[in-house]
Parts: sequence; C-alpha cells; structure tokens
Amino acid sequence: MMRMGQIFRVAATAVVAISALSAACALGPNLVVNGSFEEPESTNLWGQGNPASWFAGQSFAGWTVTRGSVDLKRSGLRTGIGGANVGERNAYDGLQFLDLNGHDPGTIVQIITITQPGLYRLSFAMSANIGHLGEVFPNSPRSMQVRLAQGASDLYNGVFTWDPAQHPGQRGHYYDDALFYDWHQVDITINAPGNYELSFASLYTEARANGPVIDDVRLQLVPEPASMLALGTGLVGLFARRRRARA
Ligand SMILES: [Ca+2]
Ligand SMILES: [Ca+2]
Repeated sequence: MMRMGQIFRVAATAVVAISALSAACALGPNLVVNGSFEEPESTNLWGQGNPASWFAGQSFAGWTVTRGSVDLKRSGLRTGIGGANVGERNAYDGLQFLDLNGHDPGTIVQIITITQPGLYRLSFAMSANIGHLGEVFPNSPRSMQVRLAQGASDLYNGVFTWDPAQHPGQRGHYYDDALFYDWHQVDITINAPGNYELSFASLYTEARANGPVIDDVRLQLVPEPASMLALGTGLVGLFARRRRARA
C-alpha cells in the first residue's frame, strides 16, 4: 500500500504532467486576420460581385485576391437564388468559409507582420465545393498551393489535396452538415522579424467555379523550449517544498 506521501507525489506528478501538456498545446494568438472568413457577411449571391464574390485586385477584411476570384459562403443562408443556398453547419468554424474557385481558380494573399522570431504553426481546415447538390465533379480531388514567403524566398511551399475517396459522405453544400474537412498543420521556423506573405492558390481547373474550400486559417507561435524549462523549474520547486513540509 502507498503511504500518504507517495500518494501525494503520484498526484503531484500527474498534475504537473497535465500542466506540461497544456503548456505545450498553448499556442500564441492567431496572427491571421479574418482567418475564419467571417467578414464581410456574405449574401451567398455569388456571381453578383461583393460581398459574396471577390475578384483579382480586390481586398476584403485582411485578404487580397491576386488571381482569378473566390466566393464567401455563409452557412444557414437559404435566401439566395438558385444554387446559392448553403445548409447549416457547413463552415468548419463560425458561419462562413471560402471557395478558392470563385468563377475561376483564385489566389488569396495576406501580409502578416512577425515581430518575434521562432517556431510558428500554420494550420487550416480544407474541404471541397462539389456543387449545390453534389453535381460538380464529386469524385475529383481538389488541390491548392499554400505558401509563406518573404519576397521571392519561400519559408514554406506545399500542395494540399482534399480527396473525395477519403470522404465518401460528402454532399453538396445545400445540405446540412454536408462538408467534411481535413485539418492540416505545418510548423515553420521564422528566423527574422518582418512582413511575410501567406497565400492560398487553387490548383483545381477541372470545374472552374467549384474548388478547394478553406476555413479557420491560423498562424500561431509555438511555445519555446524556454517556457518548458521554466515549468520544469517550477516542478523542482514543488517537490522541494513538499520535502521540507514532510521533514
Ligand atoms: Ca469560418
Ligand atoms: Ca465558386
């Protein structure tokens, strides 16, 4: 049988382990403005310009369209014309998400100012627009290129694909809970303060207006080893105090 002191130590170790775990998960604030695409409020009247569709040269709430066009889609809005309806809960986060193919493949860019060098985690949710009722190339994978760059030099450059074979339940966006998302994350080391360009570019051309879908874009500082070291010091202190109390 464990004595009270042993029980305390086991309990204390468990508490510290949980603290260490949550500290490791506690990322810094999201540096991406409007990464959830909640602004501006979309009418779902795509094809009729702002605020539902945005074209190369235009900007909305943190983002600039640099190629083609993109569509903001708003869940639970069934007042649109024709195929402009979107069922409830189709956003990954909040109410809105972005189709990277507006009328044709689009690219969006955001300039992000980094003041503190370190390890950053870029993360986002990705799905696909397979049409109002799932009628637009529902079996075709949708791909996009994701970059974090400073001038001409890439800190990160990768291609992500949403594969319908992995999501047999995906339906058109008219239906409730119809979109199945993949969650992606990559860790990127940023060595110097400065302005960095984050971009998402559709690579999907089979159907012009139904591309990769993204939501909840995040760029967050990953806690440094130094903060874990500080926690370790606290752990030593905790045991030291307990030993003194028992003596
Ligand atoms: Ca959202
Ligand atoms: Ca579209």
